[in-house]
Amino acid sequence: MTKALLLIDIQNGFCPRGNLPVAEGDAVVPVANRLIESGAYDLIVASQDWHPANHGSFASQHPGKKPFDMGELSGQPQVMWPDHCVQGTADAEFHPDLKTARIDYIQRKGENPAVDSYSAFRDNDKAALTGLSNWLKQKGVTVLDVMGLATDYCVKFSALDAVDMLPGVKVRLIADGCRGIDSKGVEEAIDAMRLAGIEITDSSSITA
Ligand code: VGL
Ligand code: ZN
Repeated sequence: MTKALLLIDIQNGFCPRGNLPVAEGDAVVPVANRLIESGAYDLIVASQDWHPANHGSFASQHPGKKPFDMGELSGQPQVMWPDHCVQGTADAEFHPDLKTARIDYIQRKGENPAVDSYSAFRDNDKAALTGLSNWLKQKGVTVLDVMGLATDYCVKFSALDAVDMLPGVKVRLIADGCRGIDSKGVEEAIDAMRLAGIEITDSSSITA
């Protein structure tokens, strides 16, 4: 068995005082650190939302749109986000308390201004892969535990893609290691993940 922990977007931008803050986003940091230091994982992977300043998911790029309006990007409905996680800014850095020294692989995503990439595995139009699925396959990963920010966007799409793109890999969601943007969206996300065969569990079941 080769176990990997996938930490989704534990960045300043999604924590309080960030540009796209998730309520209690920073509460996932101690959970991540406990799992990192538990010795339960062979591999630690982290994704990083990494947008150019002119990214098409930003309301600022669409005249007349305000953050959280609906708009369109690459022919698909798209939430218009506040500018966030711009490459090279503090907003895009990992939370300063996250124990990054033990991270084996960092997967950046959302670099193409013409399409958003909630999933750490591929763009929202499912055209371009990031490389993460090949890396995990090459390492022979058999169990993938997913946690981070935000439950209803990047965590959800990453976990669902893991099931789709890594046949035979057991995918689990560490629910207490996640926080979401919208409470209704979080419930729907958990239901969708459970329906896809993802085991919903807590960090206590791993470190116990
Ligand atoms: C995310 C919205 C836009 C996330 C990233 O990490 O969940 N959400 N970009
Ligand atoms: Zn983003």
